[in-house]
Amino acid sequence: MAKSARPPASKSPSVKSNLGRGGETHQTAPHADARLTTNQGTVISDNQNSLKVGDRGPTLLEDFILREKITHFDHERIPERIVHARGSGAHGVFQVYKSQAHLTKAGFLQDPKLKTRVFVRFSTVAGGVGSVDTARDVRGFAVKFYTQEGNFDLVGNNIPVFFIQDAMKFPDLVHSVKMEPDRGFPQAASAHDTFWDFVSLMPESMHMLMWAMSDRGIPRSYRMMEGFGVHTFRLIDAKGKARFVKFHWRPVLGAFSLIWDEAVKIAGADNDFHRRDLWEAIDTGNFPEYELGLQVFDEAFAEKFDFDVLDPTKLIPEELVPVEIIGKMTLNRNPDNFFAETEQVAFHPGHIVPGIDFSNDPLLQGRLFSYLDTQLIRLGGPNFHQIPINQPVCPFRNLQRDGHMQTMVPKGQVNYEPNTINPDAPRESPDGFASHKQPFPTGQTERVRARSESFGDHYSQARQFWVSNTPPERDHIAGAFAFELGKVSRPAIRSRMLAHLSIIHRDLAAKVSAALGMPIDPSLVTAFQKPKDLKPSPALSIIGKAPETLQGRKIGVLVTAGSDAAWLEGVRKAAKKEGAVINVVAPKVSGIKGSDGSEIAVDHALYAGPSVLFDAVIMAPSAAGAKVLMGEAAAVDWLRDAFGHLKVIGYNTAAEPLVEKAGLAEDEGVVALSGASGLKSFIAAAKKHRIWAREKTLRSPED
Ligand code: HDE
Repeated sequence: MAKSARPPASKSPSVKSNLGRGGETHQTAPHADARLTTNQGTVISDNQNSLKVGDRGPTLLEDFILREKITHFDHERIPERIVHARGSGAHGVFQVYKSQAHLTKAGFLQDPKLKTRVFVRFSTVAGGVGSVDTARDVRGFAVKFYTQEGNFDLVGNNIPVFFIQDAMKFPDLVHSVKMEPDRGFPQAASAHDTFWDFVSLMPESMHMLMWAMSDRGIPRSYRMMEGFGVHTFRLIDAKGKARFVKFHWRPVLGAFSLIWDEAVKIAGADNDFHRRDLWEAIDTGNFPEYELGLQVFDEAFAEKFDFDVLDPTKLIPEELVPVEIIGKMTLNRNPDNFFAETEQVAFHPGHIVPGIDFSNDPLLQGRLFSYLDTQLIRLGGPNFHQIPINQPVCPFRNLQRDGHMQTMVPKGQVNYEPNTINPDAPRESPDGFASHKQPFPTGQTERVRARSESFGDHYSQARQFWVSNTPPERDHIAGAFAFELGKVSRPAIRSRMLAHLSIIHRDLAAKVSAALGMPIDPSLVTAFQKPKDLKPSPALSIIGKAPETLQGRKIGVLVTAGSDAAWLEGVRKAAKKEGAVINVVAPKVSGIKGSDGSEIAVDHALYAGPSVLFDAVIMAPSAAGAKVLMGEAAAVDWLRDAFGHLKVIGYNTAAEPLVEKAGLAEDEGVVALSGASGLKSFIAAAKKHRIWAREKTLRSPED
């Protein structure tokens, strides 16, 4: 099991003054390998003081040590990604369950014994590097497979469709969702005028908006979200036969989401909620796992769909083409260095290997240009593939030369091909990558700037998404539209969106219009194609297929001085048996002694450990401690919030007055822990994750 490398506090060196000319420090003399040097290798004798004329005089320009250090520091930042700036990375491995030779010749999909290294980067889209993790947003799900035939990047999202159909619109979309250019806010939020102005003028975005406004936009954890390749790609087998494919990732823990009010409060309580969660899970050996699934179909089958498989605003319902699970990815190692790996990793949908190929999806075609271009500006030049995190694990050689930050030293006279001077120089090889011979679509030989009419149904799948979700999920979608549009200051934009929503589904439009207090004017929008009533696809709901489990969950236990330490250990064991962990919260972060006089290890002080950070909570103070907590708003809020976020709450006898003060109604998720079966009942209830029936009693999205 991996352990944190941080030294215990008691071992930290004592601190002395840096006064004095000799660069006196608190450290003992280093051994030879630990001697600090400049980048040129000169050993540094004083890392505390710059070179001055006398100890109170001006600093000298000749201080090359100071100048090197400060100059390097000044250049520490590189441009952040224009989208997906905030991300978290992890290393891992991928293995297929059985050979996929019948579908593709890709080497890493042939042998179940082969472990292919991967690096994954999860991200939000709209916010900058320092923004919050729990904003309502799409999440990036980018995987780099270091295969023996080169790197394959599956650069996907946690939502299977996209806002726009043509790459031409991407800069407009991103400009509209980012901070407004005059005021520089809001950060990491789509709830503002420019975004809704733009999307309300782009009917093709309606399907994706439904997903982004659904619980998918606020995942509980990177470990608990699905991933999608979005575009239709091709798989090519050894005989050259091509089939269409859609890629899917399924989290083994199941997909789960936050409640909006919870996401907002987490943003204040822990900016790094998802980043920390991923790091801690890997650090403690609870490795996140995701299964890779394929939806495979041939071109003839594709012709039968009501929609165009080249249109990235459409998905293929699993009821039409089942998702076949073919392998598993396990994330088992945290990065050694955030910048070197997570920041410098360069994904590109154009990084493919033999056995995988593109389709004509116009969004994908645009991406094939954008990602390489992006790396040039971000990573400073054309040699970014030499940065360790980007290097293929198989040999790579060619005749590209020089450029910024060239780190390789090519030898010899030959840097061109063909040549007769060096017979060993790299040259093309017939067994290398060959693009699939794809005929042009019949009759399409003219250059046009046009959108195919087969991309023209903007509402049917949006409606299908609505009817496929469970009632609580639908309420959340309506609530999210109401929240976001409520933040839009121009009534005309809200009205235009309401008109779109009325085409998607009248119930949705009615709820949002009631919540906004605005009438619907359907005349504002005319559908290019009249939407069809597609059959519900239960696979699109998260709640509908949520497993009952505590795997990977965190239970918060609030204790006080005098709490029963032995019982607390019992809770820890019971949670561990279910694959969950407990975090102990107490009024103070240290010095809490249990009823038997032993010290209770506390993870968070009450003010730093609000219940939003946990999946289920237990309130177990001593009788005296409960009296103190009664006068502590944070303790009462701890329960109120947990109740409001539909969590399962366990409480001991001493906590009864607190439960009463917090006004918790009795339901199956409010569990008394007294008695032999108390803890068991709590665990059984907590496996349900949330008590959805409670929601109707707390929030009333208009019907
Ligand atoms: Fe991206 N996208 N994108 N995108 N995208 C980038 O590349 C772009 C799209 C996605 O963790 C950028 O290296 C265009 C769809 C992820 O490093 C940039 C278009 C999907 C990541 C770029 C799209 C994605 C990016 C910014 C429309 C889901 C983060 C930094 C034609 C299938 C990867 C970078 C990471 C990042 C361009 C649309 C996923 C600017 C032009 C659709 C997960 O090149």
